[in-house]
Amino acid sequence: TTRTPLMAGNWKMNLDWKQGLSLVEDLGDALKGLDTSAVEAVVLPPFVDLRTVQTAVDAGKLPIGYGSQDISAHESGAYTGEVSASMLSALGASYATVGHSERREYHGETEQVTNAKVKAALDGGLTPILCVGEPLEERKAGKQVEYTLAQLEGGLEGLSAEQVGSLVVAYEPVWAIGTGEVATPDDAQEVCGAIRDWVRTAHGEAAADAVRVLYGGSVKSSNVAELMTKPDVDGALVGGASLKADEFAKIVRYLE
Ligand code: G2H
Repeated sequence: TTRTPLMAGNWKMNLDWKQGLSLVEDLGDALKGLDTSAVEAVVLPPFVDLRTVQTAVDAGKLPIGYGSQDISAHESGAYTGEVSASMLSALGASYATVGHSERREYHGETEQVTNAKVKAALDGGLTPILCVGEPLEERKAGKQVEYTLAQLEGGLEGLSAEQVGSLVVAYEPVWAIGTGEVATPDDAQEVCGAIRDWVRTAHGEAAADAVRVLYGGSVKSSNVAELMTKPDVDGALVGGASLKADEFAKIVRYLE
């Protein structure tokens, strides 16, 4: 397969514009000379930091892509507080995270909203990073695959095979998020493999081969290489560890 590994740094609600600028500058230094044909790096900062990232990227100081942590399900107009996919595209963003468990849990995002946001991202020229993953109770009951695939099916409803092949799915078991408790490489492979199998059955071999499946949940420079040995883990969605330039750069440079 020819899937390029993807390392995405989700800053969550951290770093004001000055702190963001400082991280962007440090990241530029830490990622100097990165072989971008071997690995793709992306940051997902708060909206207020995106312009800073754009400026550094346009100046050739940061060899990465960028995107948002959420987007509006709507195209434009009277939706106070929302940011549209086309606004982000115009800023040079290429990705939008959709359906992160923190959106589902603290902001009431339903399966329908998540599906609408996936479509809004695609319509607006962004690649969705659709987040799925089971809570602890489901894991304890051995229902992690069933639960996660139901979220996947809901999130991707109504999409073409070509669209599904073009996007990114992040498997983030909720019990591993920000807890320091990373899934074992075998646990990650089990569900990431099941995600690809589902895509194969629903959308065919080409989509299954092309779709990138990330693992997320307490990824660090010390555990990323082992996770990446698994055939269906194509990269990582990194939270806490993406807030330190050296640590995130080590994750991105896991092959070196
Ligand atoms: C999971 C992950 C990034 P962390 O939410 O999306 O966060 O690496 O802090 O567990």
